[in-house]
Amino acid sequence: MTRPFDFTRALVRRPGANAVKGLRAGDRPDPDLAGLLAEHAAYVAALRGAGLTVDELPADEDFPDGLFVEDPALVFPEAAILLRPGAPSRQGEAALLRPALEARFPAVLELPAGHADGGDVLDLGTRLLIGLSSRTDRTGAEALAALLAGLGRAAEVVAPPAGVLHLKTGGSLVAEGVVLATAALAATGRFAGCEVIEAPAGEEGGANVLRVNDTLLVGERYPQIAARLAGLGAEVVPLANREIARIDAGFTCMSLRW
Ligand code: CIR
Repeated sequence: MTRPFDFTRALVRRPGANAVKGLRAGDRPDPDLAGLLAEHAAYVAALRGAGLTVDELPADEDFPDGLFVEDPALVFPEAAILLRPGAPSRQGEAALLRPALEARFPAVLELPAGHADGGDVLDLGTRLLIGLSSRTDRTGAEALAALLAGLGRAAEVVAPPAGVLHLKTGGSLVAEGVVLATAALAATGRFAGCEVIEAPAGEEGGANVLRVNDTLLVGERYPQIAARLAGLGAEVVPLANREIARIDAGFTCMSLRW
């Protein structure tokens, strides 16, 4: 049986020189471009190491955040959904991605109203959670839940704790029925039916990890999280993300997987 993190393919976009101007919370300094490119290349190599065929789209100098391909779209083997990103500077990214999705998916649907970022959608396998955030509003979340229902996929709109960019900034599916989450997100009680592994205090910034097949990509600065994820039947692969994290990158948001 296919698990919710069993994939064969992925789509990424190479960062452009403009990636150093990507959006970020607060006033963090720009990342170092060479370091950011190296971290992205290592991420793509890790996806390939996890067994995926990865297609790389060219950088686009009009969209500094275009490398975060998971925010303007949501994909399943049977269909892709073009979303409506909540940040004004990112709204053109859905149109930018459309031809690549049309070439790869049997159907491409469109979110009809509101705003929603893919980073706010957490697929638990049994259901999807859609988090409200500064990027995903209730109109967008409910329209997305309706589209998902049409694909036979149950979704629930949830309100994560304040202070995280996206729902998945605070939590990730790490095994079937097992979620890694910050204590604040775990306390919302939205993971009923799942075992929750809490990110230890001081390592909340590492709660976004990516399970692909039998590999778990984890930030190398989070050794306690890496230790807690051992024993889930996946190889824990630590990855550098110091530069790319300056523009709020997570491991889930830099690829679309199906
Ligand atoms: C942004 O603020 O939109 C980008 N700099 C980072 C997006 C990261 N995406 C995600 O967490 N899903």
